[in-house]
Amino acid sequence: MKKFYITTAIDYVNADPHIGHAYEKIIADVLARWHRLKEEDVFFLTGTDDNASKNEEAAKKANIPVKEFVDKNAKKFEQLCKELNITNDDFIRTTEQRHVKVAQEIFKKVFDKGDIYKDYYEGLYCKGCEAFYTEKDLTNGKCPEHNVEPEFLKEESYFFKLSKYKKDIIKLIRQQNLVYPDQWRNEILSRLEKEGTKDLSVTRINRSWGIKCPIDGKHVIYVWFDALINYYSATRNKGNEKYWPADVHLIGKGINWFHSVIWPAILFSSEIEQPKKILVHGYLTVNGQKIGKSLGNVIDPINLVERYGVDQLRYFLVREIPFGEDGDFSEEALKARINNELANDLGNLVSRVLTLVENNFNKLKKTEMDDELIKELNLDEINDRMNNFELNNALNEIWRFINEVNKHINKEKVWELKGKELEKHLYTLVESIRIISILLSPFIPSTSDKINKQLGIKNGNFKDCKFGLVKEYKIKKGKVLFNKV
Ligand code: ME8
Repeated sequence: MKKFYITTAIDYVNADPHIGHAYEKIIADVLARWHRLKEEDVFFLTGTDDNASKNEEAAKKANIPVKEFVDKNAKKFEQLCKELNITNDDFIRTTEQRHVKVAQEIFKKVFDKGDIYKDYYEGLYCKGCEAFYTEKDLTNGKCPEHNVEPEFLKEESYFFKLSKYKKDIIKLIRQQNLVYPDQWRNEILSRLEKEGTKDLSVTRINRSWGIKCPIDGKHVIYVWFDALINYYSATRNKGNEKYWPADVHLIGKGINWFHSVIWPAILFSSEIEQPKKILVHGYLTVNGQKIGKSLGNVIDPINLVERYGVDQLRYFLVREIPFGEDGDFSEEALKARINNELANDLGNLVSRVLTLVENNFNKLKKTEMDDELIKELNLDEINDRMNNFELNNALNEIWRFINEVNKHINKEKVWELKGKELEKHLYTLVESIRIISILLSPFIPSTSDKINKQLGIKNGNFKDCKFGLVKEYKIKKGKVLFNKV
């Protein structure tokens, strides 16, 4: 059985989850569900980045002990997964012992290899990014990610010889096509060429929060060195070793460098196999603006689920935003897609066809089929788009088929047909709906469940996307799938 190991970034728990976190988890879930549909052995990991100093700072501000604060907030991210119908197989937190142990082991291994040395660091540090910057990285003296001035830090630190692995990293990115889509691969390659790789500060001195550095008790491990290892430590449990290397690390564009340069370097140094793909998505904006607490435009995904429904939100985010690009979130656009595509195109199709079946047949038996409609389904195209991570284009192709089915009903005036002709058309239409339901199940899983219940069948796999599989349908029409908003 082919395995498929997919991860999301692990989220900082300094604040509540926002729509960007929801977007990333939904994309990963669609891919995980798609690979399960292909009957692969899927392992899907998400979790939280507990050890960041920004979490500690937020806890202090809230006047809550740090551990208590991160525990409370990590629960919100777990809850978000439940609300979004995310099928993660594991949820890792970097404060868990299973992770701490592996992070310390890898640090020690890299040190023993001679790739970590002690020195002194002084420079500009952005707490938001948990990273040092040089003047030229800044925009008008401010961090481009957080739009705040970094603070000056000077302290003893251990350094990782990132520069030693530059050639290997470039080779990996080039030969294995590690980073996808291409614009994000090119971003990394040109940055590597222009700026090169400076050695990376990998510990902080005199901090109480964080993983203890195994070679020097005065230091804690720098949060990125610690956090990246989560992907590997989650596979060190008994039975999960087989999942490494990861097939896909799904991340947002702002943390590409850490995943496409620093992570491979840590793995090269510790002689662990490299992941297959760093899959980079764009950012969600609101009215073209970056989402941020300071901007006051943070959108609570759970509130959206409560108001519009989980499949509605999942569908909108995947369909609206071409994968890899930024996309704007607006409730107007969400409502339009719910009304036009979900309620009209899909909901009405199911309701219309099942009404006709119920009004005319107790049981709908397999008959001769309508080839003209069958040939409109382009499974290869959908499969190719999914394999190429073009989730929105896969949905476009599924929707092209849905629209063809709708057109076909009108063209053939199915409601006026009688006897054998009617049976033939209805059987083909119900088979179309069954296949549509399979193909949509990674995107809108609860809707698929509802459709299958009305059709009186079990959920299918990708291999069941063939016309003529069901010998007899006993249809029981249910409530409408989507209410208009
Ligand atoms: O970066 N739209 O955590 P995080 C879409 N802990 N995605 C967004 C986004 C937006 N507006 N804002 C952020 C971290 N993201 C680290 C990761 S991994 C070893 C450590 C994405 O909570 C972001 O790019 O700031 C990242 O992939 C994820 O959300 C978590 O962001």
